[in-house]
Amino acid sequence: MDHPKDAGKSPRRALQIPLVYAVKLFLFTTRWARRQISDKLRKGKHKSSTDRTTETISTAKILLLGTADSGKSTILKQMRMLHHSSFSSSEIEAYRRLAFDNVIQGMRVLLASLPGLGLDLPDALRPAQETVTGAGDLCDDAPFPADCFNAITALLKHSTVQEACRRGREIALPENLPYLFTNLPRFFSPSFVPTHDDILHLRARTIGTTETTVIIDGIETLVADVGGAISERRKWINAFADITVIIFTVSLTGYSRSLVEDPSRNEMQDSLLIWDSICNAGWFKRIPIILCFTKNDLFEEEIQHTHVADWFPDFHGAPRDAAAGRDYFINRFLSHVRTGRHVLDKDLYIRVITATDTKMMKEVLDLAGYASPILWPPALAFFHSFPT
Ligand SMILES: Nc1nc2c(ncn2[C@@H]2O[C@H](COP(=O)(O)OP(=O)(O)O)[C@@H](O)[C@H]2O)c(=O)[nH]1
Ligand SMILES: [Mg+2]
Repeated sequence: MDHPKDAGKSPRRALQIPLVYAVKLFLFTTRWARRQISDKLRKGKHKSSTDRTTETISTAKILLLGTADSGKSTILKQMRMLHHSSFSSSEIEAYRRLAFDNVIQGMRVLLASLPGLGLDLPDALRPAQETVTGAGDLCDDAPFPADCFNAITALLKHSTVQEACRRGREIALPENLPYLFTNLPRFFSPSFVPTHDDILHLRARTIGTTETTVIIDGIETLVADVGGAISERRKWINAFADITVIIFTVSLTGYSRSLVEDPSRNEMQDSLLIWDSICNAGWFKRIPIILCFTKNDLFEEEIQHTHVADWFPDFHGAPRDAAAGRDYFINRFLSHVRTGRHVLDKDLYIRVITATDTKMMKEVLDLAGYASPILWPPALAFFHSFPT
């Protein structure tokens, strides 16, 4: 007989309570199991450090794939920050110099694009323009030159330069420029040391494949980050062996942007093309993929000014509707999957993120652990056991 307290409760509600306890118990036991695995691997690692040939360490390998500027290297930086693989002083110094390079290069692209936008710089600003175009690389430990600060500040005050900034999408202006320009006084201060947030916003072209080892919960995890430019893609195959999980990045703002290497090609269309070959490749049949839509912060801003249907005519959502835009692109990517890979089968995960947001990234990186058969075997069984 039903307990009076249960009267009126739906069977679904009655099922929910034991399910919650079952999930808690599962998480407790699997956390314990995970610790055991980590301990074993740690011991294995310790032994093998003296004799690498006699015992192989079980390692996980995360492969980051996607077009240029879609956030791959930013995700790798997040992994390092979240898993306490701190940056060395020489890396921090390299990022400091990169900050100067990003500011100068960004301003150069902007100035060079003025004629194409039908804009003209007043003669009074020519000396400032020359300072920017003539600036050399920063030497080790040298402060940012004050004349560059004065020149860039003067340029940014002018309406012509401000209009070019607003129309950045038309000229493939680096998307980190608003961040850099907002932080100029701090960058140019003699005591400037890049913060984690600065490092996440800096941009360097990845050439070839970089492989970085990050220790995730005691497990040695190799993260392969590839260059996304067209000329780099033929090298991707070198990174395809022994992968345990793929993170495929797609920049949501790519719908309105063209490729830097080929202005006739749309960034989102290019990404769809690569996605088609990766998600359907026999090679990756058994490898879980996390399809990660990045730059959600910039997308929400961009969609206020541009209509998705201007680039993708079969988009029927309202202008400025970010949720409809995201759904549309997720469905476009899903429509390319022909190999039976399916979100419900838990071999495909979809996430919309802001890659520069450390808190949000933690969730995605935990997911990489859950999806990877080596990083978290019991969790995979857990994901498979739920049909929805
Ligand atoms: N605001 C914002 N910037 C991002 C995001 N993801 C990447 N970026 C920036 O986009 C630029 C290119 O990112 P990067 O990781 O180097 O792209 P990669 O070529 O795929 O490795 C960098 O300046 C990043 O800071 C994001 O989600 N939001
Ligand atoms: Mg990169």
